[in-house]
Amino acid sequence: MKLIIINGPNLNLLGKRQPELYGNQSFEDYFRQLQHNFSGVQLDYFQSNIEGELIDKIQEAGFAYDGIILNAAAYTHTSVGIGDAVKAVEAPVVEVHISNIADREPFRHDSHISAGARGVIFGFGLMGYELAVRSFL
Ligand code: CA2
Repeated sequence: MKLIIINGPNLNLLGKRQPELYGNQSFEDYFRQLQHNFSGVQLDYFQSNIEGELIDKIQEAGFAYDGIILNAAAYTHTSVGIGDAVKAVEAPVVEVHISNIADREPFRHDSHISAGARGVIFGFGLMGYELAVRSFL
């Protein structure tokens, strides 16, 4: 099983700012733990702050991996292009959000990703990524 986690803008700041919303662990630390806990899975990671780079990676990974775990961050709520890419690829996509987006500002309630996703996980902190990995097993 070959899975990739793709994170969008500002998620490289995890653990550095806004711990009340996103916790105090860096994604790199969490990812190392995840790789250790799922040693039978090939788990890769990509992060970008640039919309086009995220689309390129979804297109590339979408025909090379068994699944994509996608937190498009703020682009979730704005990017028709990322939503289209999710629909265009073969690999199933699980959408993840760390925070409970339903309990935040109204603009965070809409997602361009969800319609093309196999499922959506939000509100469980970083554990959401682990739940997403499990959903593929
Ligand atoms: O809850 C999530 O995972 C979000 O995708 C995070 C996005 C936000 O725009 C979405 O509405 C929900 C924001 C990611 C920003 O991450 C930061 C992490 C630490 C410090 C500052 C920002």
